[in-house]
Amino acid sequence: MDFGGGNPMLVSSDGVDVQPVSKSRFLFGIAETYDVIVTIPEGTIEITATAQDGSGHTSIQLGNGTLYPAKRIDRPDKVAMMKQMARMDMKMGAPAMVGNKKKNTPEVLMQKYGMKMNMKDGEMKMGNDKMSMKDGKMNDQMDMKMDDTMGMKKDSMSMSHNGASNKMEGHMHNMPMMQKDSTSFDYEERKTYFNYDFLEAKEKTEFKADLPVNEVLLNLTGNMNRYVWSMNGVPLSETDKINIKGGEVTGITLNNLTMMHHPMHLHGHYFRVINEKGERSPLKHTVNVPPMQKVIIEFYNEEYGDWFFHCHVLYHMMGGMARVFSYDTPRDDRMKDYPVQKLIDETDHYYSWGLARAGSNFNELFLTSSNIRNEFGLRAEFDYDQNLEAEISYNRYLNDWVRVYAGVNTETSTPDSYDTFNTVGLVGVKYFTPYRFNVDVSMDHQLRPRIRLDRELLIFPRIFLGRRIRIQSRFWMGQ
Ligand SMILES: [Cu+2]
Repeated sequence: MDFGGGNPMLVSSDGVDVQPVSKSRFLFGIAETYDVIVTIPEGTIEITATAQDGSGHTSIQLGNGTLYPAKRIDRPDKVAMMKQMARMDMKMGAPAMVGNKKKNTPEVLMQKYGMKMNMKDGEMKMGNDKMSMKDGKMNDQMDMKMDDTMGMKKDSMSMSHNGASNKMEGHMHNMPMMQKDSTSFDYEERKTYFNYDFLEAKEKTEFKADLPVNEVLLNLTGNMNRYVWSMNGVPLSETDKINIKGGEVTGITLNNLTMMHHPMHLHGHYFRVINEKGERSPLKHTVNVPPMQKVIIEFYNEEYGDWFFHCHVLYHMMGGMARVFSYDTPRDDRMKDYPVQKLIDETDHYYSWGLARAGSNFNELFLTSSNIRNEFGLRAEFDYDQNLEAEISYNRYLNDWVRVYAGVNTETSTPDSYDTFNTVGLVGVKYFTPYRFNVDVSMDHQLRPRIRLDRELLIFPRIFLGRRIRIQSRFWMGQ
């Protein structure tokens, strides 16, 4: 949001009054609300909201005469972002579905995939073993020295373009979320966007020190490639309710391990968003957690029943980034027609999509229907001379990248004719590797092994280069 003038005075957040604060620009998460008092000057003021990804903006103009224009935020470089995400997906991103829940506890995930700050040496590192092992260069790029002139702040990690040294500039191209949209305003202004330090409650919001506190760590995790979103590497459909007890305080550390913002919303409660105002930390029902950053919230448990807690980017919610907080009290009779399962099923839908490729010498068709764990696929390849191969398969995802499958493959066995088909059953494993290779190793019911490898490479903003290799034994084992 940007106000072109009118001395905007922010007086309330999520419907709760706050200490009035003069603010002409702020980042505004989905489902957050702010009340702002503006004084229309002699002339017209413009108020503009720009989508954070630069995909669009909208404005209103109030008054008559000379225009006081609002600023728009630069469009981020989406291709650079995509390229980077493609790299980060595998090497940096925390998994949306952890393979081993016992081993990958929330604490382990935070350690392994979170930002590590060492303020003493003024160094910041992305903590990821895989990254440093597989790509030393990447690791260098992510390390940065920090000092005041670079305009970094430990809690916000925002950076200014102006203040950065040349060396930093080069490095910053690898951090899209912290880049680009800073060009039109400086750090002093910008540093307040990615945190809530500007909000101060009108009264003390602290809870009594003698109340029992239940600490919960929720890492926000996701996989852009499959579009599965979760907390602690577990989507809603695969987890239990989080039990909370009346008369206690619940303290939640929200630790974002993705490269996207997540505005987290809790039904039925106001929570404190811990900021530098300390005992006067503001009360909100929705809090935005910026990429790779941490926000701590706390609330006093004084309700009953079940309460939904979810990312308010509804695509993320439907992809599994949600939890149910439960007071473990008997269910209200009026809720009979609304079983929790209904809600849980909402976050584990089947989605279907397809792809058709027409070529001068052959055509291809792919159809896929998938929910979080299960995927049904059809692939067909045929040319203009009556040669055809088709395969249907059922795939089960073990984690984000590995799936086992069983299927049936059929192909014409007489060249250039539909007269005879060779049909086999097969089982195999597909692995989407770092650097985005698809590896598919299978064995058919005649015990013939087959390996397929393919990868697509974005070479220009709208042009992909694709390559597929297939190695198949045409003969029985031993022959
Ligand atoms: Cu989200």
